[in-house]
Amino acid sequence: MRTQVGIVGAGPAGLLLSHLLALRGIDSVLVEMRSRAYCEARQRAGVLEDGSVRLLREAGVADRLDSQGLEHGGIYLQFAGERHHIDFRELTGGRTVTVYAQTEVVKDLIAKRLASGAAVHFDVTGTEVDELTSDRPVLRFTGADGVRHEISCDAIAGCDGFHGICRAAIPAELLTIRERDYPYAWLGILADVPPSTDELIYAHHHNGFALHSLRSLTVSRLYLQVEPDEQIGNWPDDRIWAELATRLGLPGSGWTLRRGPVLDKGITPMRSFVSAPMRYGRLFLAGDAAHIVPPTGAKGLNLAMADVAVLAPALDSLLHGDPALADAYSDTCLNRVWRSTHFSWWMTTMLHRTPEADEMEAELQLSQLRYVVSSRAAATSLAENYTGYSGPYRRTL
Ligand code: RFL
Ligand code: PHB
Repeated sequence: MRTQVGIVGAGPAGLLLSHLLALRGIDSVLVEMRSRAYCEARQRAGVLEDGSVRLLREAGVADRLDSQGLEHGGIYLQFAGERHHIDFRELTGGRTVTVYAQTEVVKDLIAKRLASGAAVHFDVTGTEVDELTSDRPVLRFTGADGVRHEISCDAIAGCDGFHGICRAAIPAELLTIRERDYPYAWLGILADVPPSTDELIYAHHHNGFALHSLRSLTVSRLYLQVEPDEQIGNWPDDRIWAELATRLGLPGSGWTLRRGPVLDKGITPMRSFVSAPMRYGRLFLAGDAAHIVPPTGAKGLNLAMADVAVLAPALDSLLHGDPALADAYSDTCLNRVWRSTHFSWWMTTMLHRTPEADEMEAELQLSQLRYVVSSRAAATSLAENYTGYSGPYRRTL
């Protein structure tokens, strides 16, 4: 079998890449180890940068996003018993973010790919990538029907997330890895209750960080900082709601947190990780396969989409004999990746309670928070990064 681009992973990166390539007349085969239903239900991100929304619109996959996405012009930062609004529109000359769940982005992309007859194989096993430094890299997998396939490609895109096989196929001595584990995790819930806020609340509290996000006007998404090795069994729903109410509460203000049935709950570790370069021969890594950030800055999904927006034209040129964009791919992406890695680290360390931190560190965090909400320059920096700072590089389809 033959295709132009073999793609491993049907997360946002792999699906969007497959679609962007199709718009350029390039065919791809996409393989995914999970079922379609699993990919469409996996609870993850919820916030799209301005540029990500524009990209989906230009790519013709934004009908539901435009009708159901909720545009947000700012966030609240809460600490020391006060809630402060950071107004993105005003600070950045009109830029916003859009609340639209990753599950919905994935559903929209899968529907679009399947409607155009694309080769998307779910439930595969035994994925392998080989001959990566040749002009004909090979993708092998066993389909859901048990038949083993070998596909000869012009290039392979490793969009298989942090635990995938593609990064591991690059000789370890060629990779520079930078990583940091944080001494806490997030316990996240999805709740069948209208949000108690008009915009996201990021709360720094003595008991730990809390975040009030949402999925729609009827479904809320909330997170609590917990111990890194915390067991979900220690957190019955009542305990979660009580702790959320404490950390998000504003005594004396009359604000209350609405409670409702918990639809989903889970614990996520917090890590920063960057692996460079994002290319080995004819294998190109994109999204979480190459880098992950702690979720505090809402950047992971947006970085995955930004990578493939750079990769699609680079592969197009490469396949037509011009390697310049493919050669620049890794550096182009890493510039943005490091900006988001720094921003996510900064938001994370400013807002979480560091276990065993001394009073000095606690005062430094509070000083930073007071600075962000009182200085226009500091607030603008947060707003510019949160809504998406793309640096000197222009995105094209
Ligand atoms: P994904 O989504 O992990 O997809 C990779 C796919 O590859 C498949 N796969 C394989 N397929 C075939 N063969 C193999 N050997 C394979 N190995 C793996 C996997 O099954 C999977 O389907 O990576 P991608 O596409 O790079 O997308 C990245 C995003 O999913 C991720 O960065 C975000 O979800 C991060 N994130 C957030 N990002 C944001 O931009 N805004 C947010 O608000 C935000 N909130 C979050 C988040 C991530 C979270 N968790 C659970 C990590 C909140 C949370 C709680
Ligand atoms: C989410 O809605 O899942 C979400 C929002 C903002 C973040 C992280 C996660 O910073």
